[in-house]
Amino acid sequence: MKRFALAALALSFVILLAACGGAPVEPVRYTIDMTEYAFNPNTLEFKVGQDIEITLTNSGQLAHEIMFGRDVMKMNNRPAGFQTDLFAAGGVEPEVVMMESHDESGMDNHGEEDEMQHEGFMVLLPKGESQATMKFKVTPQMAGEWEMGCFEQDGVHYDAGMKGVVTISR
Ligand SMILES: [Cu+2]
Repeated sequence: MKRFALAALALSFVILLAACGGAPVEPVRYTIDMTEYAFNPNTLEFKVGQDIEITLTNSGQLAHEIMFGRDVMKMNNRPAGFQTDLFAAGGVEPEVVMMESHDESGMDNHGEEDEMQHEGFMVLLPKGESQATMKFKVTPQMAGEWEMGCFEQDGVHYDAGMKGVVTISR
């Protein structure tokens, strides 16, 4: 009886392995919620070659954004983005889909001043129940330690702790 159970277990394991081998790779999914003043979760781990799908939600009272990079750049002595953008470094342009309950789109919400201050890839979620999805593939150039951050309101959000760590391994 016991031997039979073991054999059945081994067989189901083999079937499972076969199924995994043939199936297309599912993206690794994350949901990051933004509030005052934090990302939850605030640590992400990717591997080179992975397809990533991140759903961004804003359950806070203010507009929030997310940027990925390293070496914070300052403007008028305020944190204003990253000197090196993760996606520029990786040669990747994430596909972004906005889903909002409001009329105005987050993309249109970039003031010109914001564009100038925030170089690099950014998703801005207006206040309210806005949501966005971003998809990309992790390239070898992206391996290393990176940061994510929100630089809204002249860097106040970043200084208040709206940041996180992104670790990308090979
Ligand atoms: Cu913010």
